Amino acid sequence: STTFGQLPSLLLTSPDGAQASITLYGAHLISWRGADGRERLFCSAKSALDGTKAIRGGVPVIFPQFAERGTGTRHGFARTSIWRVGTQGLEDGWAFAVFALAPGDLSAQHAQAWPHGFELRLRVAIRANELTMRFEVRNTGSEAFPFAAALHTYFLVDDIASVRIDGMETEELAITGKFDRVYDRVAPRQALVDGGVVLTLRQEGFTDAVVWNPGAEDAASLADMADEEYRRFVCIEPALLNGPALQPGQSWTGEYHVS
Ligand code: TA6
Repeated sequence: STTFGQLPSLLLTSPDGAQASITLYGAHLISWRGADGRERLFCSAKSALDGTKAIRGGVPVIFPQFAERGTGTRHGFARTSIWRVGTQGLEDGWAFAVFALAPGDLSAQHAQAWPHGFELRLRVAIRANELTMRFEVRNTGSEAFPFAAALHTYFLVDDIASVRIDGMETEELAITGKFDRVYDRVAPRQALVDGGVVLTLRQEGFTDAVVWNPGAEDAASLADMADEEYRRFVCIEPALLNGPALQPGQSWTGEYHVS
């Protein structure tokens, strides 16, 4: 283990040279380099990295609420809670680690505001130029609860103006300014085209997706983002926005695969 900024974090290295860093604060994947050595995730130079505010970049885990769609904390408490590290190791050439969060890990304020029995598990695995994230929500209580979940992935791009996204809309999607769109029921496979680089994105369990870039205008009003940084990322987020309530003893799993 190591630190990222001031945050305790875990470093994963696969035998073929892929690397990832995950902070325990948020079980937040903040850096992922494939075996080709290229960083694939954006992180703002102005991001808080001391646990006082959610990290601006990487892959924030959104749970149990998406954005303002609820009465709780914006985008939920998972991204600002300190997770526990579970199993880690190597499996078929993949380096992996599992992170867990349960009510006992929450601040008193969050635990009170969301009084449900639950256990979250996030498994991050890397190999070659591939990343897999598996997110599991289990209801350990005696009452059903509704929830939303997303992996709010900030992909590092060369230039937002030349980015194309395939598979989200019927036509190829280009981003020409502020962009914030929710897609209900998306195709399970998309492609992010950034100049000569094509990333294939696959999602399972997550039925929906969100695409976001603040554009110059909104970026200027974000305290934790430098003015020109909006050019260097696009958020493409597998999400579950209107799922059924999770019954006692049941679990839901969403998986994201990037290559
Ligand atoms: O997923 C898109 C979104 O909900 C946008 O509306 C945008 O505000 C973004 O997330 C970032 O939210 P945050 O709370 O991290 O500033």
